[in-house]
Amino acid sequence: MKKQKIISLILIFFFSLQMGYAQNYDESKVGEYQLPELLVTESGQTISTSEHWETLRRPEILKLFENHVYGQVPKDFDDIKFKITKQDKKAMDGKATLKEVAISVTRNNKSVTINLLMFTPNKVKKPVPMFLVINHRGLKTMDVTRQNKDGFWPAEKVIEAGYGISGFDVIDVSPDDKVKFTEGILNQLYPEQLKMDNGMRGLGAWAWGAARAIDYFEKDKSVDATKIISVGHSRGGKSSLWFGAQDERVAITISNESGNSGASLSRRNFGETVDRITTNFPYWFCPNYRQYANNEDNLPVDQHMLIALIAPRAVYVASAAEDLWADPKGQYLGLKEAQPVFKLYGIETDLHEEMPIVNEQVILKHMGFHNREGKHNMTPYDWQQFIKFADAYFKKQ
Ligand code: GTR
Repeated sequence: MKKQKIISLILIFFFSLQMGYAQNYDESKVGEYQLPELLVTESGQTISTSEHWETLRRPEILKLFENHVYGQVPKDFDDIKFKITKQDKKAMDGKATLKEVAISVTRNNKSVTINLLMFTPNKVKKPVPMFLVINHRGLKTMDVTRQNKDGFWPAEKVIEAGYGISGFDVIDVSPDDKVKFTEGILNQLYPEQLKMDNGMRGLGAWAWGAARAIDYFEKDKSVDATKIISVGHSRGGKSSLWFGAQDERVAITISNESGNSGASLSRRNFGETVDRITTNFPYWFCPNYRQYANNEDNLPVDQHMLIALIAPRAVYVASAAEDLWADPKGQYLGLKEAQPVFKLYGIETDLHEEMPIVNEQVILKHMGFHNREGKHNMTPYDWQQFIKFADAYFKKQ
């Protein structure tokens, strides 16, 4: 029996190799790749001004990501209602105000409700900048009673720094599950998207949910809705980037270890690949994306173009040194390769050729990066860096 097991494991290993499943973690085997042109339009026009970027190239790239990677993000609905279901002005020992907001969106007589949780600092007497977390780790990480203090959502630290912190569980919009992902807005509000090869799926639905949170913040006087900071970790980080790329109300977009189909370049053969991700998580992407499995060179985009869509607003990319699956260097290059678009706006961003050493934070005017020691996670250390970056960015504005 034991022998049989070993033989089958060996067979699986060789089969996987043949199918191209083995992951590369060797920098010398990354190979040559050529990124698609960021500043040349489909008709061959070279872009040299921010105006042409905004009117010609940016819309093209947005469409390419919709059609080939994440699917459309529909903007139409019939009604949106906000209801404060709970308020505590003396939360966190009097340091913060807690609000729980039910955001109900209706389309064609069907509704979905997102429960938004938020704390704002009581010591700040004007509208505050707000961190918004696209949270796939469940409500336990955002305990409003604060009995469970999870480093993934270190609310006390954020409040102390004078920021608001908020979040919603992605389960309200689209459960993070291969089978159940349709159970939120896809079945209820946008069923037609499910029939489309470039239709919305999980990551796009989460971005849609984050946009509804901003719809609420625009109505809440305790929040400065011009200073929204979108945060997501890993799959949430992919969604945060897609959200920040589309929704110009996001002031700072943060991607924490978003890896493949997030901040890291798809054409780098290192860690997770399009084949792996579309095999394990097909429901995150539009069906069209699958055709680029083991075929990244034919993708009309690469992930630096997603980051470029955020310009001239700010973007922060965080990595972890042991999180090779997410390809820290690929994430750094994704950020660096987006620089030409920031330059069109006269923003001098000059990331070094070499990735910064572990635990060194780089803060440029509209870009930030760090590669923390340790494993795949979002930690209080990461948050400390996000706050430093946001402090520096908002002070300069
Ligand atoms: C992994 C997946 C990654 C990343 C991660 C996470 O299994 O391959 O792309 O999203 O999950 O979300 O923690």
